[in-house]
Order: sequence, then C-alpha cells, then structure tokens
Amino acid sequence: SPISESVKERLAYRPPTCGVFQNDWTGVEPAQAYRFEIDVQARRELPDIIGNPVQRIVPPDQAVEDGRKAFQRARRIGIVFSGGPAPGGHNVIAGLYDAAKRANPDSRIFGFLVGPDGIIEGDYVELDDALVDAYRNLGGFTMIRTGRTKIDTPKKMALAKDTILGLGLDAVVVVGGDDSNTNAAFLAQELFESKVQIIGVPKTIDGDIQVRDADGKILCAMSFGFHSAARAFAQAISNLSNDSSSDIKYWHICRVMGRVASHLALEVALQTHANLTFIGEDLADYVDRQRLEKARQAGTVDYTAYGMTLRHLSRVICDAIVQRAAVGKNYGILVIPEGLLEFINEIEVFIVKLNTIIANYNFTHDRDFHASFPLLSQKLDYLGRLVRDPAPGLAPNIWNARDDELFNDLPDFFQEGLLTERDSHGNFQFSQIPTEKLVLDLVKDYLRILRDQGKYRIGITHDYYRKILHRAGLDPDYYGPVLFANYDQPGHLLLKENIISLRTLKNALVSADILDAEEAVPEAIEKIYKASVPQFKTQTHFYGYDGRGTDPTWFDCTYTYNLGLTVFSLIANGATGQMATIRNLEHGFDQWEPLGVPIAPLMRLEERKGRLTLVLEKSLVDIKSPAFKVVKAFREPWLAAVPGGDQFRRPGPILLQSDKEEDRPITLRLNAIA
Ligand code: FBP
Repeated sequence: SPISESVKERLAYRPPTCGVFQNDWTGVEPAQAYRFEIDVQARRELPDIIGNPVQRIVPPDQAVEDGRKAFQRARRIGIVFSGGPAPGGHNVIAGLYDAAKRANPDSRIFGFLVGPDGIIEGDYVELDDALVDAYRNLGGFTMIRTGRTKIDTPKKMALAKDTILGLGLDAVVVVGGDDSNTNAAFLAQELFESKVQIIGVPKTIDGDIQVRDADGKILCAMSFGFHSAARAFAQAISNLSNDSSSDIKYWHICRVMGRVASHLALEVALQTHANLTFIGEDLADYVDRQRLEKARQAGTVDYTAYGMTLRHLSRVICDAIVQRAAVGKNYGILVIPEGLLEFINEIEVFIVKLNTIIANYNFTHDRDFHASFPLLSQKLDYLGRLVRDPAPGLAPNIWNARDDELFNDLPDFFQEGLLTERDSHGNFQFSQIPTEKLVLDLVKDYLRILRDQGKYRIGITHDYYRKILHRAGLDPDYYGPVLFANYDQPGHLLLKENIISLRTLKNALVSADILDAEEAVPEAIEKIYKASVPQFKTQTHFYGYDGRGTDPTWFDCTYTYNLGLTVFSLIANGATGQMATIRNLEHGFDQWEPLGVPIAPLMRLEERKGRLTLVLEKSLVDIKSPAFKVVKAFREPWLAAVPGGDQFRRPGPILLQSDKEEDRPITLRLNAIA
C-alpha cells in the first residue's frame, strides 16, 4: 500500500478536545483580567478593532435568546495558510471543518490555494470530508499549500475584498506568523463594515508568537509547529551526536532555523545537550567589560563594547574546541541559530543601513535593485559611490568609509548574502545565508594561529598511548618522556608543546639516542603524532525545511485541532480581529483554556523595508527566563571538556500518542516555573 501503517494511524487519530467543546454550542465572555498598552499608530490605523477585549470560550448560556440558533446558522468560511509551513496546520483546518459541520452540515468551508495569492486571485477549493480526512494529523500544508504574498497595497486589498465578498463569506481565517496576523488585523479593519469576520491563528515553527498582556500575563505561550520542528531538529542532532561520539573525528556545525529569535536553538539545546549552543539574544546582551573599563579610564565611552562581534564569537567557539581537544575530544556538536547574525553588532548595522539605502532610493528591493545592479561587483560599486558621493536626501554618514572597509573584509558569498532580495514582508532572508560557513572560516583562521602557538593540541589518554606503543613493541617508559611533556590532567598527557612537525619529533628521538638518524619513525609513534596534531574536520548541516515539514507531535496535533475548534467558536460568536489561542499550554491538557486575543493592541512599529511599519511584535528569547538560565548553567557540563563521557541526551522520535511529560516543549515547562 502506498500509505504506511503510521500514516494510517495518524489519519484515524482524533485528538482530545478541551472540556468546553464537549457542549453542543459555546459562548464567549470578555476576560477582564487583561490589559494592553496600545500604540497610537495602531489606534489610528485600526480604529474598529482596537477596542476588542480578550474573550474566553465558555459553555453556552441558555439564557441568551437565540444563542444556539445564532451559533448553528449555516456559514461560509474561507481559510488560508500564510508563510512557511508548520506541523499541525492541517489539524487547524480539520478542527474548524468538524466544528462548522457539526454546528450546521450546510456550512461550507473554502480553502484558498497557495497562500494569500489565492484570496487575491480568487483561487480556492471547497473542502469536503474526503479532502480533510486525507490530511488529519499529517505534517506540511499540502492540502491547500501556502505562500508569502502580503495583502499590502490598496490594489491587492481591493482584489482580496472582491473575492471575499464575491464568495459571500461570513469569515476568513488566516493561519500565519507575525506578519500574516498583522495582515489579518488590517483585513479585519478593511472588512469591518462589510461584516466579514477575520480570525488569525498563531503559526510558526520559529516560536516567536508568544503573547503576554501589559502585566506579563501569558495569553499564548507558543505558536503551533514549534514543538514538532524542535523535536525533529533535536532528533536529527541527537543522531549526529551519536555518530560524532562514535567516530570521534568531526565537529558538526548545525544551523537551526528561526529567522530571528533563537527559541528553536534553545529547545534543541535542552533536548540534546549539544556541546555548544549559541542563543542570539544572549550574544546581543554581551558587554566587553574590559574594553568598557579601558575607555572609562581614558574618560570616554566605547559603544563598540556592547554586543558581540563576529571575531569575538569565533574566539569563543575556538576556546571550546581547544578545551575539548585538550582532553582528547577532537569532535563535538555546535548549534547556531539561523538568526545569529541579526544579533551580531556589525552585521545588524549593515542590514539596517542597506535596507534604508534601498528604501530611500525608492527601489523595490526584489525587482529594481537587482535589475539595476545584477552583478555583485555593480552592487559594491554602487555602495562605494555612496561613500564618495552621498546622494541628496540620504544622511551623509549612512554608508561611510568604515562600513565600506568592514564590508569589503567579508567573504564574497556573504557580501552577496547581505545584498540578497528581502522577502515580501521586507525581512532579511537569513535562511538563504550560510551563516555557519562565515563563522567557520573565522574559526579555522583562529585555530590555525592557536595550533602554531601550540595552544591547540590533542590530549592523548595515558592508556591509549601505552597501548599503541606496546602494540608496536616499544617500551612506553622509554619513549614516553621524550615524546610527551605536560602531564596537565591526571591520566592524560599532551604532546610536548614545541613538537609541531614529524621532522622535529624525529630529531627529538634521534638526539635522545632512541632512533638512528637513518631509521624511519616507528609506525606507533607516527600514529600518536598524527592523533595529537589536531585536524579540525567539520560537517555542516542546516536544520530547517525538514523540520518544518515533519509530522506533528501529539502536542501540536492536539493544540492545532483545538485551535480549529476555537476559531469556529469565535466566528460563531461574532468575533473579528481576534487571534485564536489556548492559555495554559505550559500546563497539562486538562488546564488548557481556549481564548480569542485581540490582534490590534499587540501591534507595534518596527523597521521594515527601511520604514517604520505596524506589525505584531515578535517575541525573542528572554535571557532572564528559567529555560535560558538552565542552558547557561549547564554550559560547562554539556561542553564536557573533561576526561570521560559526553552528556548528550537522546530525545527520541516524534510520537503521535504518548502521555509523557515530554509531550510539551521543555522551554514551556521550564518557563512555567517562573
Ligand atoms: P514563518 O514565520 O512564515 O512561519 O516562517 C518561518 C521560517 O521557517 C523561518 O524559520 C525561516 O527563516 C523562513 O521561514 C524561511 O523562509 P522561506 O520558506 O521563504 O525560505
């Protein structure tokens, strides 16, 4: 059969539903406990939906006259996926479909095809049992596919409106990330008078839609898809740690998706105990105290002391590599977040400056900029001209000689990367840049220096060296003292600092009368020598699209199915400009509470395409959170730069049904302790 047993099991599975959904119909009730600090611009641009309250989905109030009738009237609802796929999306549709059909079998659900383009172009499919049943609990957004188009011009908005009104829709559901929910809010405003309701659903593997009110109360702890993607990445990286600690010859450099925020890298660290994991938000917080103090003594302030530079970062990595090598571990797992560069001072400055330059020149980045300057050399020439001859209207110091110098210092592929097309939302496309390659080049340079200085060398265990000398018929007590000097660690010895080539090693043996000048170096010694001169061998990996397409975990299956049910309850109770969320995800399923959260009050002004634009605020890793503090506290043990085993953790595969504590993201569980 083309359908595997595990897929059959997934298709047949029905996730449990929150208590409130056991009722024939549901009501909503404003939850007064929440407060928002509203942006003036949001108030101006979204006047009709800015005052929406948080709403709880509650059991039916039989006293409400016609409540049941209103809930159960036949509706026409459209749904669209927007942005990158995230495991669980199909269950949002399934939940909405089941709830709508249960309320009234005459209700009709339409899926817009290939993202918001489907709304703009009126391209859709009507969902039926067969289509919905073919994707239950399965990964991907294959059922109706997805796209990144933004409904961001009056023309696109007018076309979208035509489609929605033409289809006679009562409501449209936008399943998307921060940008897509921003879109949903504007659509809700635009269609407010036409009485078409717009409901958003928090989707993104990046995990950066986390909603709190002004007092820090959690309304949505995590977007769906995060848990499954993190578990898929963790499983793959854990497999690498098994391989790496078996053949002990590679450092695996793993770049993990997450456009800006490092939530995925954090979860992967907690799941796998990789030797070294960087969290972008932590790097941005770095302060070079020595440099600051030096400047203070000179009576100045050194702003470059704030935040980490690329060079500094590469030194931190080298330090870890050298420390592990010293105890004989010339291998390991390094995890870097996709958005790392966003938190590196000098790169962030480049990105903002380039965005501003391109926007100020009225270039559409994707089209005009690349058409005007198709070759990298032309783009660089253009930037060079800006340094010499800043154009009118552009601040003269926006691209200065220092920028030019630093920029030219970067490898070509990376310069090209910085100048690549932004996505349709104006985001810099970190997923297109091999960050790990840039970092690796710097690391290799620095390791070479450390090796020449004799600081990067491999510790060979005492037992290992005795064993191979014995095997070659050589007396370890006789050869040992000449070959090795520093007994730095008990039970370990290091190749004498100055012996850095086989020829020098041979000379040492000859002058100690162990070897005749004409004789070949014994094989055993050659072997020890080779093993003690570090070869920094790496394998690079990018964990992104694979995890995005994985089948959902039990957590995401259940979360998304209940989100679908929540969406329908909100629609049937007249809500618009709301995002469906579930509170208490960090706790057990029996405590989950479906909510509608108003989108407009969550919006803030952010720089996009060089301009300040209203968007839903992204949530970054909080370096004061318990989850981050745990990763920080365990840095040393997980680096395992001591003799003995590593502390790798095996998270195990993604399961559809399981009632283990692990079924929730570890970051959620830890942060709930706060
Ligand atoms: P969404 O925010 O749309 O969910 O997408 C997240 C993401 O997977 C990022 O982690 C990644 O940077 C980006 O999409 C990749 O985008 P693309 O699919 O356009 O290559």
